[in-house]
This record gives sequence, C-alpha cells and structure tokens, in this order.
Amino acid sequence: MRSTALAALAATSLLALAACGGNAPAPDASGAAAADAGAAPDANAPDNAPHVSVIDPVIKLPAVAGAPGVLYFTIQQDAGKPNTLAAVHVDGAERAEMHESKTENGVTSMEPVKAVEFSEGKPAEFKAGSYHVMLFGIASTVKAGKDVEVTFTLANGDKVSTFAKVEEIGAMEGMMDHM
Ligand SMILES: [Cu+2]
Repeated sequence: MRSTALAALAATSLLALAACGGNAPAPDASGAAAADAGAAPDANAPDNAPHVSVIDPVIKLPAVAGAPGVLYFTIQQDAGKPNTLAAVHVDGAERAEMHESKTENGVTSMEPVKAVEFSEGKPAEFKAGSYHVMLFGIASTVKAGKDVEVTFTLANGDKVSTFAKVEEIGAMEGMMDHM
C-alpha cells in the first residue's frame, strides 16, 4: 500500500514538474539578457535595498531527488516608491526562476515571469498556487534544517540578502502545489 501511494505521489510530482519545465525554454531565450542584467547590477548600488524586507523565506526540497525545488517568501517595503523584483539567486541552486501558477478552467499551469511588482502596503507573496521561485540543479549540500543565503535583485539594481530555511516538502503540500 505504502509503495503504491509513494509511486502515485512521485508520478504526480513528475508530471507537474515536467509541465513546468516544458514551459521554461521559450521565454528563457528572450529573457536571458534581462536576467544577466539583473545579476550584474551597478557596483555602487546598496547591498540592502532601502525600506525593503523579505519575510519567512523557505526552500522546499523536491519530493523526488533531482527534481526542482521551490522557494516561498513575501517581499515588502515600508516606504518609498514601488519596486520590482527582477531576479532571485539561491546559494546551492544552479538556477532560480520566478514562476506564476494560474488556474484556468480547472487546469493549473505555471509560466516564468520576469518581474513582480510590490509597493508599500502591497507586498508580493510567493506561495503555493501563486508566484513562486523554482530552483533547478540543487546541490546536495542544501539539506533540510540548513539555512541558505538568498539574494533578491530589484529592477533598479538594489539587492536584499537573507537566509532561507530549508525544509522537506510535505506530501500533501507537494500535491496541493501542483494541482
Ligand atoms: Cu514553477
């Protein structure tokens, strides 16, 4: 019984993740320049964007080894002009892509997004069924219980660095996320 349930879960995760990865290449080609620009900002930009903070960053490891993981968090600001999150870097992940899950006619799909806006009183929430950051090529050193450095780059070049907790993905959580 147990192995059947696990196999079903694995199959579900793989299907969802395959769909996710299948969508990635096309926007990637055009978005590569933008991503590079985000990764190499003005050297004079402050390391911590003024008035911007990241709440509860959590990395969920994949249920299947080698599959993508996911990063959830909320990014907010307490003053100043609206901001745009342009890129996310996670230590120990080869690639971190911002995605948005959408449900239309009962079908959930996800697409890469290049920019997510937030402003005072309107934080951007990265959570199951919504925006999330997909993590590809996760190193074996990224394990449950560890803290991993995560850097958020804004469109203006400002950055915010913090540490994310690493957790195993819960079976139900994994299902919900991809249903
Ligand atoms: Cu995704």
